[in-house]
Order: sequence, then C-alpha cells, then structure tokens
Amino acid sequence: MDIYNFGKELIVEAGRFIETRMTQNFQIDSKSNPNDLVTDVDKETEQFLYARILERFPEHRIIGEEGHGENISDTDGVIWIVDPIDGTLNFVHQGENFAISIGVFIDGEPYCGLIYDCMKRDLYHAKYKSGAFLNESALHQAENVPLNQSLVAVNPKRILREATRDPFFEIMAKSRSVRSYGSAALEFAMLAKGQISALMFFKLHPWDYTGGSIITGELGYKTTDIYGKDLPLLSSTSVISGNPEIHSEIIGHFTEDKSLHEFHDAFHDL
Ligand code: 2AM
Ligand code: CA
Ligand code: CA
Ligand code: CA
Repeated sequence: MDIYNFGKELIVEAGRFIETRMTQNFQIDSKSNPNDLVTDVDKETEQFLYARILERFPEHRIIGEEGHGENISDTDGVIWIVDPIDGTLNFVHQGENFAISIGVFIDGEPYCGLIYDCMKRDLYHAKYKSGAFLNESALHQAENVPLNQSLVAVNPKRILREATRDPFFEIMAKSRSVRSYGSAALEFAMLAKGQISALMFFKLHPWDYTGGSIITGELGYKTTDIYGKDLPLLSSTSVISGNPEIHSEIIGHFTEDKSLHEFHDAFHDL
C-alpha cells in the first residue's frame, strides 16, 4: 500500500481512537499560558500516529505538535507533519469541531494532505497533482469573490495586539463578515468546500497548515505568509489562503516591516 492510502486508513483509525478515548477520563494541562491547553488524548493520539507510521515505514520521520521531531532540521526524505488534535479548545469545551491534520512531504515537496473531522467522520484528502476529495467526492475550486462579498476566517484573540491589528482590522472591516471556528485545519476544509473565501492567521505552526495547504493547493487556492512568501515546513509563520485573486487583495494590506517579524517571533500567547 502506498503512503497516501496508508495515511487515509491511518487517520480514520486515529479518529476512532480519539472517539473512544474521549469517553474515558483524561487529564487537561496548560502549556504556554492558561488558555493553551493539551490533553492526554492529544499526546496519546500523536504517539499512536507516530508508532503506526514507523511500524510501517521505519525510515520516515515525523514532526508533531506534542513533541515528536523537535530535533529535525532538514527536509530530506519522507516527513509526516501531524497535528493529533487541531482545535483542542473545541475538543475540551465542545466535544466536536476538531480534526486530525497531516501533511506528508518528500524531500521538501508536498506529497499528500489529510484532514479528518473526527466527529463528522469526514475525510478531506489530496495527493499532489491528483485532485482533492471530501470522502469519495471530488472537490472543486469556487469562483473568486472579492473581499467585500466574502466570509473570512480569523482567530480574533490573536490579532488584538497593537502591532498587528491595523491591517487585519482593515481586512475584516472590508469583508462581508468574519468567522472563527477554532481549528485552522477545519477552516482550510471549509475553504476547500467553498463555505468561506479566505482565511488569515497571524501565527500558525506547520502542523496547523500543511495538510490544509496541500488540499486547498490541489484545488487552485493559494497559501502564503502575509507577505506572499511560501510557508516553511520547520518553523511557524503567518498564513493567508484563498483564491489567487482574493489572496492578492488581502496581502496587499500588509507592507513588510521588520518590527512585525520581530513581534511575530516573540508571539506565543493564544
Ligand atoms: P491547536 O488546537 O492544535 O492548538 C485556533 O484558532 C487555531 O490556532 C487552532 O488551529 C489551534 O491549534 C491554533 N493554535 C492554538 N494555540 C496556538 C498557539 N499558541 N500558536 C499557534 N497556533 C495556535
Ligand atoms: Ca495546541
Ligand atoms: Ca493545531
Ligand atoms: Ca493540536
């Protein structure tokens, strides 16, 4: 079985693991601040993915939010970038609206992207240059709509800081309206389904965006940082995604400025 089909089966199996595990007791801890939560289920699911991948492909490497691959500093060979639960606050507070997100790269090039909405049992998947799908159905790119007729997904709590808020607020004010669903991966999935027209984040990590950028990239959507640069695999960055036209309309609001980069590097709060 190839990596793509193995990944599709694995992510669904990991979703079942979460569904079962969440009905039992689990511990909730905080990480960088009291609102940045992690549960035993996040950690155990990452361990589950890690063990299964290495059992099947011992030479592959894995980077995960909950600690795997922290020593990886090059992109040679096959790298799986995994977020065991994207939307941990939704997992804890709502018991739904969270996803597993996986991006697989070979020698730094995208190979496949997988997002599994565990409670809806919806699998979004794409293999590079082979189209993108929701379960068995092919997804299609939506026609561009300008910002003033668009719903745009944002994480409001993270753009309230003075150094960043002006361009973000301008874009939000111009949009038809803004939405915040609490899971970057599911927001990419909504872009893939045509339910929102764009998403913008001041800071995300590769496990938040690699699965989603591969899936939406297959459909013709463009994903870069706020200055239009390609997203890195081994460090965090800002993220703008949408049809190429609205993407360029949005990044036109950001002028490159060193203080924003410095602020970005120091930005750890939720
Ligand atoms: P998580 O649930 O895996 O932590 C919420 O708008 C989105 O931002 C989620 O995808 C969430 O991923 C992510 N997120 C949460 N805390 C973050 C942090 N400290 N830095 C960057 N992204 C974060
Ligand atoms: Ca987290
Ligand atoms: Ca995440
Ligand atoms: Ca996570």
